[in-house]
Amino acid sequence: MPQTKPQPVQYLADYRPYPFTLAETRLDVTLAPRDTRVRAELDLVPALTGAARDLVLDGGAGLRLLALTIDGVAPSEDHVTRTDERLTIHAAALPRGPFTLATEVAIDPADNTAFEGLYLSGGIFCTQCEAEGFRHITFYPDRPDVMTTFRVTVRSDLPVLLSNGNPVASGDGWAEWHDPWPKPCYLFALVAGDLVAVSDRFTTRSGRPVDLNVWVRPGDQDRAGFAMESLIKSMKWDEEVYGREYDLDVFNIVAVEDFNMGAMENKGLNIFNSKLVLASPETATDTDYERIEAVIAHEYFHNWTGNRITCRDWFQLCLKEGLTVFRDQQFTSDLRSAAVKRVEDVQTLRARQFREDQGPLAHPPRPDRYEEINNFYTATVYEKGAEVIGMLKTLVGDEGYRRALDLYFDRHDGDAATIEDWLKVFEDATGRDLSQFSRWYTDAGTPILEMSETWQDGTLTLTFAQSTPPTPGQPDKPARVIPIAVGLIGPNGDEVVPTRILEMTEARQSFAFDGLGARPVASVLRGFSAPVMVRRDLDDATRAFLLAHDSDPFARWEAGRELALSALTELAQGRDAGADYVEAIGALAADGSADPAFRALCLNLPGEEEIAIRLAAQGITPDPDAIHDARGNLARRMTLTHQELLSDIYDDMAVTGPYSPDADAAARRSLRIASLGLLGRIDGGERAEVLFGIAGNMTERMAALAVLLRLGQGDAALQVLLDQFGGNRLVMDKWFSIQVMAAPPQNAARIARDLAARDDFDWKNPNRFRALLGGLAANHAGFHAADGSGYDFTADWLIRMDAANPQIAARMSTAFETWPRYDAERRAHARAALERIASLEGLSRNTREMVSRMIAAGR
Ligand code: B3K
Ligand code: ZN
Repeated sequence: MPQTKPQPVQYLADYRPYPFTLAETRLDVTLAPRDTRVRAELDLVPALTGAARDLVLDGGAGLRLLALTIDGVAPSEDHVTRTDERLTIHAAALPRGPFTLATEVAIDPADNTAFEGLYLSGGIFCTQCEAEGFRHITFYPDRPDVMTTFRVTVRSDLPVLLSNGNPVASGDGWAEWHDPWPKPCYLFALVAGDLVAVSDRFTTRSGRPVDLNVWVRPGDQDRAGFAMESLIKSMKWDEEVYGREYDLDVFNIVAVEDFNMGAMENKGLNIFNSKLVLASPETATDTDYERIEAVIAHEYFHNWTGNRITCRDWFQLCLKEGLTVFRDQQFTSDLRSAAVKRVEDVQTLRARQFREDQGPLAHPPRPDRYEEINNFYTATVYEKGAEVIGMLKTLVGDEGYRRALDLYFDRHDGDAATIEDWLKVFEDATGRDLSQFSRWYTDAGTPILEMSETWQDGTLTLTFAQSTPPTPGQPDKPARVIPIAVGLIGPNGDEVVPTRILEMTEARQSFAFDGLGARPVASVLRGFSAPVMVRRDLDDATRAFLLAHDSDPFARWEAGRELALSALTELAQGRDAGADYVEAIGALAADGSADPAFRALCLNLPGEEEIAIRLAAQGITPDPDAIHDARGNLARRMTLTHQELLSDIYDDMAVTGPYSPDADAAARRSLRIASLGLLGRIDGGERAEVLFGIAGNMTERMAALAVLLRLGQGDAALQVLLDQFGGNRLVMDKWFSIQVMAAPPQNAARIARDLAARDDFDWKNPNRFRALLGGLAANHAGFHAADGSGYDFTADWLIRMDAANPQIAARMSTAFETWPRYDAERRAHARAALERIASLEGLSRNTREMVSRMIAAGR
């Protein structure tokens, strides 16, 4: 008997190649909401070596098998085994040479609330196959290293019928597509619906004309133009910077309302969450616009990093995700402000990935085990995966990086590759030994870098000691190579030593700078050259000096951040602090020569979660209420001190003329709303009320609304939005989330419950669910309310969601990932909530894995 029991844990070490190759896949899909028929023909070739092998195909319990033949003949029943997860055809029933397996199954897309496989979203048939959704469409070797070309016929009365690749032929009620590029089935896509396109054309630099379409629901066309512009910019950028051209005659993007994540890079047919396509000044914020541009680029860039070169197995996920995030970050820094983008990326990394690394869900960028792969689309795989590539680039230099990437595309085009392959191209292209570097991929945790310095006879010596705290399953970790970018600044504020990369390879290491006249101040980890936490004994006056003089914009921002964090952590523990910060920040805010977006970044205080992360890293139990008050008090003090300046900034930064989402206009608005947020602490919400009434763009209206809600004065504005946009789902998502996010913490869970009781809380829609539950999780003191109300509310809804959509439930359960760091009372509430979820009968594998990892950490 073949092995048919499901494997609860998958291990990297167990990888074996699939014992068949697939020469072509032909699909014929007849769509019907409750009874879709999928006929599949797979041309299979058994591996030449070894004994005859069983043919094992993945396939979910929802597939109703109607027919099965091998070369046109049905195998006898005792040669076929079916479980809830797979179909096995015994070797005895298989030819020794090439053969065609044909199956027909019936599936029920209308019943698919998990949005994995083929499902319906607002009357549109669409698919999501990554990571393992294709097995809910037909029986198939659903693994990324099985690649082949696809020929697909879609049959339906709906007007628009799409699949991957190039259109071949179509007629009344059918369309045929052919994708000439071999791909794994996770990149398969199919869409059918009443859709309209915003269209354009792009000619690649070798002269291939490409038809571009952004498909949306009728009526949404006027909000799809920015997505199209972003696509064209991405195509151009990838040609110019990476030498990568597009490789099909058409590129289609489709926006759908129900989508488990942001978007998906299916070959030639990207499917997007509508919130990452649709934008107009009245409905989308500057942040939405920037995000749309970045995600359109990200999915487009996957065409080379992900599709042409894919992953051998899901353990290698960061091979495509880390690299593609790195590429989209480069794209945004080229198009907008590089300095601002770097700061934003580091903020995201710290808020999400450092948080993950500090808690029970910590794992390396390349994990070596998982139960449910969908639980590993994490900040560590994506954002830390990108940081690791940034370090590699720093170590080998821009030239070396370019050579390595050229070699990667050359050598691995058409492959399902591994992290080892990736590192090998860098070794071969640059001659560097990367064995120590590879630990960044295999070891979890954020290294802590302690720095001390000595000054003697014109020599400054910097000594670093690295250590990485234990993470689940990895108690001890050896030293890694850490690129530390350092510059030195003289007492008069001039740079005396420009940026130099120190390569730290030992657990403890010193670097000397000699021949210096007067003792300089070291500017360390410039550009955030490695994803580590620096511990350095620096007084506030020196930090203020760096904030005023550092020539590296990241390090300059970081100096202000450190000043703020040192003040906030002191204040949160009941001690007075903050004078230096308030003074220094005033000087920076007043510096009209600095980029307004940069000034805005400096004016925005660290969030409450970031303060909690810092306290926890110092071994202090964070008190969410004290953190909330500390932050409010410091903001108030800043505002009282710089009232006039902030008020001038608020007036000066008003943008006149028609709205444009470009970086300059967005920068001015960001500084304006940073001042508004502060001024709202002392002006009784006066400015916010006026601005909400007159602003023609959503950026300023949302900022104004947040101020009003914080003051408990948001009701009228909420009603205005509801009247104006009650029928616009994306605006209503914001309406839901901002109410809980900006609520005074003690009211947050109650407000969330009231909102959840509304008829328009369409909870099965992932955006709406995330808006509310994610909004509460983002209200740090509200979610972690001492009475457990935030935890209870969240657990109630996770339980409900798990039965409908396990991926969303599991993803949102990460709201609990920091629970072990709080006090005993909160921990007891959180543990009870987690255990209530864990005890549920029929809990999905997704949520079970997450919750049990989180509970285990509290033991
Ligand atoms: N590759 C997809 C993510 C798929 C998530 C599956 N749970 C989008 C992206 O990273 O581009
Ligand atoms: Zn991606």
